[in-house]
Amino acid sequence: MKIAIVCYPTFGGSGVVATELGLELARRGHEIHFITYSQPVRLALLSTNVHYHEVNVPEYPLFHFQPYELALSSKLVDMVKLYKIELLHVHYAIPHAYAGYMAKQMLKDEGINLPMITTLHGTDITLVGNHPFYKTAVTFSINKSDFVTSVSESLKADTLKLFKIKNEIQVIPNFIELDKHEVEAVTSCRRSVMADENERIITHISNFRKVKRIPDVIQIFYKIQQQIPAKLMMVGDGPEKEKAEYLCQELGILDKVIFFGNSNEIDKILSYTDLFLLPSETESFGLAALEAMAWSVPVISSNSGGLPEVNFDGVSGYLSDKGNVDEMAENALKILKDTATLNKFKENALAVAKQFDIENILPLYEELYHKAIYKF
Ligand code: GMT
Repeated sequence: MKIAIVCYPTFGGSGVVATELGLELARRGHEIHFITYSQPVRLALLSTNVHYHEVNVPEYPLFHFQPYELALSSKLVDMVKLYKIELLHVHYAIPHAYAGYMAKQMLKDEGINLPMITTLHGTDITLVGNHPFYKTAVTFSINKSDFVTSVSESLKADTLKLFKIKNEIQVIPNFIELDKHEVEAVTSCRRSVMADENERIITHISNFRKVKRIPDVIQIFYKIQQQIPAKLMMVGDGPEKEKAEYLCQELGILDKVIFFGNSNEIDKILSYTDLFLLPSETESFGLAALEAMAWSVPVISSNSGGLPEVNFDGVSGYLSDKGNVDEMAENALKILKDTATLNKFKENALAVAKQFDIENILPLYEELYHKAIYKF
């Protein structure tokens, strides 16, 4: 199949899912066209069956806001015609589903039918899309999609609660490529750079937005390191990062915390990690937690949104009410207290991650694409 994928090219989860999906589809022989404003971060090397088309938005002084949707829909129409693309899969409703709908209409005028699948990822529904300034257009573009998928049951429920949706929403959970973890194993990155032999390594990875409750991450770690030797790896960048650095300084733990910023070495860091923290306000799925679990890392998370669908309480880690940092720290210490317990949780985390193996999830997308293109 010839498929166009529209996504955000950044470190965010939706872009990661879209890119990994496209790369795997390409490996399986499909022709994939990524259409976005810069090369997706996980698309390091273009390979067989993978194309990348950049959407350019020329600066013009008249525009207070540059019209990205206009440029994206034009690019989509041009690329669909040039490469005879059969299907459009947009990740994150805003503004991709809206631009996709416009492209569909333009192509219809020329007698071309372009089926569109919209995958809802989370903040496009729970935080941004729900804003009264966007809601009408977001509802419209979801309803005009030929098929809609959501990355968790929880996000599906939120979408149906917050929007008047007329079409079916199919839940297709996010996935992980487990083979990669076996093949790459531990690489040249040295554990000694991060922590001493006797210290546990705790990691948090996110875009450092308010929704991630970064101060909770620091407070949980603060309590952990009072009981056992430990270091905290803070990976990612965003508006809450500076505040987090000051909080560490205030608590006197700055020397025990490494702020990496955005990193392409996530796998290496996770391969040495003992425990992952994700105390988010809300999380439609929590891809970062799954990525950790695929490296046999247990997870301490909140129980918000789709997190209970990924992190199983008492099995792959523990879940607590958001903001309950005392309980989260206690649970963390329960896992870390002795090597036998930690190893059991590590084993369980990997076993749960295996349920989300790309091998199990990708056929669900392929089946949907087939239905969208060939109508059966
Ligand atoms: O985590 C973020 O804020 C980024 C955001 C995105 O769209 O890139 O992540 C959302 O989509 C991910 C991939 O489906 C999910 O794993 C995240 O849980 C979801 N984030 C939220 O719901 C806050």
